[in-house]
Amino acid sequence: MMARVLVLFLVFGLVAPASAAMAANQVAGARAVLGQASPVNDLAATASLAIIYNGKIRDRVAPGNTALAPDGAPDGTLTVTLSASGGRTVTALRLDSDAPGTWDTTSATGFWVLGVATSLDGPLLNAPGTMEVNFSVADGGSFVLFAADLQLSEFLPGRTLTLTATFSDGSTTTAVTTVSAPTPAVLTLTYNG
Ligand SMILES: [Ca+2]
Ligand SMILES: [Ca+2]
Repeated sequence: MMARVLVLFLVFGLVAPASAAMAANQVAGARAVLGQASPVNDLAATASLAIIYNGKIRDRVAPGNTALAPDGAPDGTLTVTLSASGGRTVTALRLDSDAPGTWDTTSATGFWVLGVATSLDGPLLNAPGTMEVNFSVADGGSFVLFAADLQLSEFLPGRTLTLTATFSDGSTTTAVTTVSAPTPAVLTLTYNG
């Protein structure tokens, strides 16, 4: 009897630590799997953009591949807002109209420059010469685009403008807006006696 108890004790003494280690590994493994599938990590991988057309309210660029200067003609001006957990670094932007018209942030293409700034009157972020951009945007942050018009034809009401943004991880996201008609001015006349 004593021998059996001793044997059982020895067996438990040898097996228990191994079982505990295995259990710990299984828990760690389960946590790792849960971590991969968690909604928080899925959100971190998603970035979306919202874009609105503000009208031709600034003159920051000119028609041309590297024309980073005002020319006296107002430019189509758009505001872009990022939704992405942790923010993103923007490394390229391209705007396409459903009319013939494309603007981008590289002098390697013949498309006219797409001016980029963090605000309507902030300095342009495009690198002189190459037109390239490389700037970070916080989650919920925004930036502004300037695109030169062509014979008053690019920003007519109903035009669809599609922005494609490339981020530093190589991913791209698009956003679309439609040029709306300017809100007509309203005058109210009141007779006071
Ligand atoms: Ca201009
Ligand atoms: Ca270009």
